[in-house]
This record gives sequence, structure tokens and C-alpha cells, in this order.
Amino acid sequence: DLFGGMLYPRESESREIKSLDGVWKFRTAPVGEIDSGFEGKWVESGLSYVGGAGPLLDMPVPSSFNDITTNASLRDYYGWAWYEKSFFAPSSWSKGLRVFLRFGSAHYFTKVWVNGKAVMNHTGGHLPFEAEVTPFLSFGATGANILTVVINNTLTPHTIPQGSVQYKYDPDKYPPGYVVYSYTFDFFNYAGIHRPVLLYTTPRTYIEDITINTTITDGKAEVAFDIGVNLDDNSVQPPPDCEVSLIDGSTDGAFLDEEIALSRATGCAGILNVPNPKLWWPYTMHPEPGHLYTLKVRLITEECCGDVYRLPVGIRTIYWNETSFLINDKPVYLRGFGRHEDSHIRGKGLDLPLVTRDHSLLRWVGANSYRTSHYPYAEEIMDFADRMGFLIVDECPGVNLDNFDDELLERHKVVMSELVRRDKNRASVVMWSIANEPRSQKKAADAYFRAVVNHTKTLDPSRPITMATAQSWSVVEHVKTLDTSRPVTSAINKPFRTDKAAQHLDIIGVNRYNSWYSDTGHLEVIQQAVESEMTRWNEKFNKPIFMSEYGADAVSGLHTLPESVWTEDYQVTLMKNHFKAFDNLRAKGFFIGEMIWNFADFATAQGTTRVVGNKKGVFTRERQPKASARLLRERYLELAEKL
Ligand code: GCB
Repeated sequence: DLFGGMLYPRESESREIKSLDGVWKFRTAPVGEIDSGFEGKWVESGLSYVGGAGPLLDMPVPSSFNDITTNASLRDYYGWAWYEKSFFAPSSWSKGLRVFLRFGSAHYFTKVWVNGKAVMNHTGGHLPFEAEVTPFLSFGATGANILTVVINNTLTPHTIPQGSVQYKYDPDKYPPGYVVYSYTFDFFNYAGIHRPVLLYTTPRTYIEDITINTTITDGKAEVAFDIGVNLDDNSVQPPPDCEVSLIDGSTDGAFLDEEIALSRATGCAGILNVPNPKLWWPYTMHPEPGHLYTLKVRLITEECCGDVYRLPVGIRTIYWNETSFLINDKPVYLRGFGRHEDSHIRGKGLDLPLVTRDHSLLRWVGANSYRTSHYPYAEEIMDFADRMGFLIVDECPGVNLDNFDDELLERHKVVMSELVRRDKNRASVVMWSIANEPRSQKKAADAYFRAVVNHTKTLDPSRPITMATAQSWSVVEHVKTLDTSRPVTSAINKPFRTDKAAQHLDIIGVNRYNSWYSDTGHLEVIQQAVESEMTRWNEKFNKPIFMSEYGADAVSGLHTLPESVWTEDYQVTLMKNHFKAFDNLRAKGFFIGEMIWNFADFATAQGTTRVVGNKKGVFTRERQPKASARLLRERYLELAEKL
């Protein structure tokens, strides 16, 4: 059970926000330093205390720490990394308020102290965490506060995602105790305080959670709401009631006048009626995509200042059946991308100019959707999707999972709970993706993914559950139906192993790299391979299918005629051949979308199959177009016209 609703911090007449972003002090722990002893040194004495550790550095927050300096050992660092920041708490905050300290995310394991007192731990990157810190703060002239944070980016078989520590014993090659950290997923394991850190205040009795659900019947909308209120322990007042109103327009810019509220209600759970709703539509399906309302919640207290929170709300419905996926009762064809939070220098640190550029490119290219591969993206990114009308397949960090056991399952469930808690009210979020390319041919994957799906359904029955699979239905089974008289050899069995997770999903995503990882250089096999495989997925499971990844690496500026692997020309022809298959599949009625891998080039661990990172982007890492981006734009805009 998670505490609170983790509402995105929004200022209001009752809430104040103070950003702690900026340049912090930073120091890595001495090599071999383990989880004991260090607290005494650096929490009590401050990071300036010299304890045989790495140098004291300037470290921007938010950012990954890996690419900030010129030091390879910091780029590849594993272990405890310390951060410190001092700040003042205004004296106006000292009475009658709560002060929360919130991290948008930090990777992977985090411990936080305020003025030497432990205030919270959090496990897992990509999701927010917070704690009330009121009792630990010095207010006003009593002096500055010290915030100390330590993170550890070591991944294990029981973290999500997983990683491992390999001990290298060969005395001819390695010094004693030599270890290498590794992981199988294909993006750099950036670490650091990746998203904003802030303090925000609420009244003692405050709005802790809001859950909304929108339905539309005969052109009339209902917005059902359920508000969680956290009471002031010291108060003798009765619990407050809630005053709820719906205002047209989002909270951007000037605050909206509640006089113009379209609908009002009193009570902390109930329904608001909206007679002529402006629906939230995906990009290109309406002249005004991403229309948002504001749900204003105010606690009615006897004192002056009940808590006020404004939640952006999009009114739309989601429906799916065996063949289709519908928004507002209209079938949708996904034209999108797999993406990453990734860029030069800052790694996975939130960077608003980059995010804004990305969404401008998404519009330019005519996309209507993306998958948050392979982890939840920053809330500031999700705000763009809500406002612009991008459909989001919201993925948890379960990438390339292997070795399914109870401990991993428990972690996976917590991650899903945290993800749904954070994103449940977002109009843009239209599917939950519980994993990417797990080793789901394994026997244990069956019960494991059934449990993850069931858990997610109890959290949110309103959205379909998907996953990007790379396993397949059994070819052996298929060949046997064609010819029962002969045995099927293992040679056929090998490349396709039977997936055990897809049966539990609502919608199946398939990742497949025809003419790249298989049949390399043979562009002519794509059309038939894609058409038959997607068709069989549908025949086997009777569910909507989308291609959640396909693509080819292309080093920007590399050309050959005829086309060969790694050139822009090869990437373009590979895409054209996929498009032929997609068009035929679309005509069959169960194929609901295409998401090319990847939006932009991105960093990976070093390896012989990567050229300074993965080059499957249709944009470079600098967000400039390759030839493929222009081709994709033609297609996506044409599909936007047609569908
Ligand atoms: C995949 C993974 C993705 C990789 C991609 C590739 O199947 O899901 O994370 O980056 O292939 O380029 O190999």
C-alpha cells in the first residue's frame, strides 16, 4: 500500500513551491564503501569532509552525473554517489503548514537526510517520491538547512530493471577483486538525480489524492471524482467537505476564474455533469487536439484557507475489443515511436528545451503516439502529451526481465502501483505496458505476468494492458497444423520460442527486426515476414496487434547505392518495405499501429554492435532529421489524412 497520491506539485492560493534545482555538491564514495559507516562521515560532517573519496565536484540537478565531467571512471561509476545542497526555509512557513520534499526521480536507490535526520528511502528510478519534512526544518533566521542525498545505481537480479555484478577471477588478466557491472538492456544506465527536486507547502489538512474517471453517454460527459483528504492530527475541527468545480481550459497561464465553472459539486466523491463536452482528441483527429479542463478542488474549512488543487482533466473514453482500439468510440491507428529520455551531457536529466523540441518534432513528423520505452518519463513530458493530444503507451521500467521469482514480482507490483498512482488521471495515457522484451519463453513467465496483469487491473480496470514482446508463438505448432505426418526439426523451433505472457494481455505489441538482426542485408524478406508473423499473432490470441518496434541503425550522413546496412539509404528502404506490410495488415482489421524504433539516436553501453550508441533514430541525438524522418513524415501525414 502506497502512501498518498503523489499529486504533481502545482502552486495555488494555498500551496507554495520552492525549487531546489541548481548546482549541488557531489562526491562519489570511496571504492568499496558499503552501506555502513558512511552516514556518520558525510551526513554529519557534510560532503566537504574528506574521507579518501573522489573529488568534491559541482553537479547540476536535474542531470545524470555520468557525462558531466571528462572522467571515464565517473561515466562508468557504480556505487554510492553523494549529493548535498543547502537552502533556507522562509519563516512564513513555520506555522500552520506542512512542507514536503519531493524528488521527480533519482536512479536507482536513494536515501535522503535533512539536517542529519533520515527522512526517506526510495527504490527505483523514473518515479517520484516525497516525504513531509516540516519537523526537520530550521525556519527563517534559525539558519540554513542541509539536504544530503545518496544514490546507488547498482542493479541486481532483484531490481527493475535487472543487472549484475561480474567478478573477474583470471589472475593473468585482472587485478584482485576486479568486477564489472553489466546489464542486458540496450540503453546507457544513466544515474543521478534526474528530475526536479522541490519543496512545497500545503495547509495542515490537505488534498492528498484525486482520482477521476470520465464517461460519455449520448454526447453528455460525466467526470467522476474521488478525493483523498489528509487531516491535521492536532485539529479538533470535523473533517472538511470538498467543493469541486470544472472549468474549461487548463491551468496554464492565468488562473481561471471559478465564476465560469461549468459544473460544481459539494462532497469529496461524486460526479460532475458536462452537457456539451469538448472531448480530448488525439493529435490530428480533431482541429483542437488535447483539449483540457481544470478540476478545481477546495477543502471547505472553518478557518480561512482550505487547501486548493487544480488538476488538468481531459474528457475521453477508451475502449478495446478483439480487433480494435478506440478513443471516443473512434478506432485509432497508432503512428508513433519508441523513444528515450536521452541527450548529450545531461543523459537522462530533465531538460525542458529538449523536451519542447522533441514534441515539436513529433508534431512535424505527424505522429499521434509514443511508448515511454523503457521506463516512465518525467511528468513534465507527460504534460506535453496531455496538452498536445499524444497517445501514450505508459511503460514501466521492466525491460529485458529474466529469472522471474517472487522477490522480483513483488518489486514489479510496487513499480506498477507507483506508476498507476502517478499517471492514472492523465488523458494521454491510454495503455499500461508492463514490460519490454522479457524472457517470456520461460515457464515461470506465465504465472509471473498473470500476476502483474491482475495486479495492474485491480489498480486501473479502465485501460488496456500491453507489453512489447520479442518472443513468438511457436512455429513448431504452426508447422504441425500444416503437416502432421512429419516430425518438426529443432532447426525450425530455434528462432521462435513460445511466449507465455501475451495470453494475459489485452493488446499485444511485437518487436521484430527483420532484415536487421535476422536476414541482415535482405530487405526483400520484410514484407512477407511481417505480414505472416503479425497475422499469426492475431490468429493465435484473437487480440489487437501493433508493431511496437522495428527499424535499422543508420549513421547520419552514411550513404551507399545500392543500400547497405548502417546507411541512411538502408534505413529508408527497410521502412518502405515495412509500410507495404503495414498497409496490407491494416486492411485485415486487427492491426492497430506502428511505432518505429527509435525517435532519436541514443546512448548505450559500449559494444561492438553500437557506434557511439544506438543509431536507429530517425532523428540524430542532436534532433536533426535523417532521410528516414522525411520519409516517415510523408507516411504519417498521409495516414493522418486518410484515417
Ligand atoms: C529491442 C529493444 C530496444 C533496443 C532495440 C535495438 O528490441 O527493445 O531497447 O534498443 O531492440 O536497437 O536493438
